[in-house]
Amino acid sequence: MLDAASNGDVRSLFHRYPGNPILTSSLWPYPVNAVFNPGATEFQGETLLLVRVEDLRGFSHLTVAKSKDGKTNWRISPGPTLQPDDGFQEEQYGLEDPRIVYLSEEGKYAITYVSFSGESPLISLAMTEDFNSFHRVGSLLPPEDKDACLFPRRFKDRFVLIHRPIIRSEAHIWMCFSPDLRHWGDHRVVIARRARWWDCHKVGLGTQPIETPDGWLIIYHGVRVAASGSLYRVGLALLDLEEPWKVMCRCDQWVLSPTTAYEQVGDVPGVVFPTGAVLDRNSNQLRIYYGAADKVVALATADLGEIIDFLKECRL
Ligand code: BMA
Repeated sequence: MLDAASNGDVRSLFHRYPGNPILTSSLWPYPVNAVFNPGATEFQGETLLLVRVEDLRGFSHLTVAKSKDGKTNWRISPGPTLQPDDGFQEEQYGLEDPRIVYLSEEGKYAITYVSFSGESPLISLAMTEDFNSFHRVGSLLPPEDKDACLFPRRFKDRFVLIHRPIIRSEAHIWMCFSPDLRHWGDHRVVIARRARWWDCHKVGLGTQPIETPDGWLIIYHGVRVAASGSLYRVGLALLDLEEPWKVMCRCDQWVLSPTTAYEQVGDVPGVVFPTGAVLDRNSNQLRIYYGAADKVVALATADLGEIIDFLKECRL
């Protein structure tokens, strides 16, 4: 069993990168308020982040940043990469919190993001081969919905979407299924919030699901509303490899919580919000990219083997 560290997180599972925060608004080539909650993937042998950028009106768009080692020397696109499209009214007030998977069947990257309509947020899907031109599939499900990601392949002939609708004020992680990426059904709750726990008010998918020989690793955020505001922490679960709607393990404890200055001070204090991960298959090191305090992008690393060992000790 792992011990609790002095900073309140599970010791030695996640290591904050000493150069954190890795991306800030002051590095941006154009004036912006905040850069956070990036989708992450490998692209042409580099790490590519699709960063949520909040402009000086308070609306978000997405901008690419690339790095050879995924830690340093980020090259930021000189202007926005994906902006709200007038032809899609649900995008009127911005695009937020992308997750990226490579759909090998399509030979394309699938980007699920939150579209902010005049009403409330919903999830949209866009496809790309090169992160230059994008084909919008459009909105997938009615609002209110956030924190969505596809699995990178079909299961029993159907695509699977993880998402987080809010229904009757309840915010659980759901799954649904589609033969064509357009029509979704068979809706079910997969990971529920836990009354009175650290993840009692909301749970939502964090990074894209990560395939391991032992199952799909799910890194999720859990929210508890405290007297001072909402505390966003990070938890883990493991889903069955062939039937990912079956949860095999879920940790009791959170594994990352807002403790550093850049996680405590920002536009929204007390937030660690992972949205992208890249696995270095040679070293088995997982790099988790997360938004800190809704202001900057930070990086934490972890050994995937240690994560899986830890998860297997957790009861459901
Ligand atoms: C969630 C999302 C995230 C944000 C987080 C903390 O509901 O809107 O974009 O980082 O709240 O404010």
